[in-house]
Amino acid sequence: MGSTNSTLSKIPNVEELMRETGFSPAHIVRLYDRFESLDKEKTGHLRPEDFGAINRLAMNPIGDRIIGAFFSSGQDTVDFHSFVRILAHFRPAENNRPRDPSLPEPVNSRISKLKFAFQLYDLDKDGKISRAELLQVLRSMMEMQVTEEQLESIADRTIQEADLDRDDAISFEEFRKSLEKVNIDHKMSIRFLR
Ligand SMILES: [Ca+2]
Ligand SMILES: [Ca+2]
Repeated sequence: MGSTNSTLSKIPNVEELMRETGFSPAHIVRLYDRFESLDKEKTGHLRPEDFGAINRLAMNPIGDRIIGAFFSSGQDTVDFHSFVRILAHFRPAENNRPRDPSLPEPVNSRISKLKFAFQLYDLDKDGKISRAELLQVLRSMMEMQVTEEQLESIADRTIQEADLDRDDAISFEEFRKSLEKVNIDHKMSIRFLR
């Protein structure tokens, strides 16, 4: 534990960060080591190109979009605290643990995960997944295995099934409803940090 404590002591407001994200001290230390190894120039910040070193992310069909989520606030660098907060979305939810209702929604709750997944698709951030956006994500996921025609029919079918108000786009509510029975942790098992 000695080295765990010495690493933790280097991170400002680490207690608050753990409370907010639910990561254990051992997790935080592992993430810190990971962050340090990606931060080759030791600036304390990562840029989008630093994420290219994460192989599993590079091989993930929506890897670019996940990297984009780290920089969604319009900034071109991410510090350790923001890095950890984004990664907390990938932590499995603790369904059995009673939650204090006065606390804000934890980032790894089902609804937070759905919001995170939704913004990976909603490229122009207008709050709706359009047919073109869906097609773009599908294309990057299924490259080479299917024809453009098949892709278009998958996109049309997906929209038809989810689009309750018939505006040819998927709102967050529609997205949430269509994924109601799907295990989102399984869907989002992007274990590039393990
Ligand atoms: Ca959109
Ligand atoms: Ca709709």
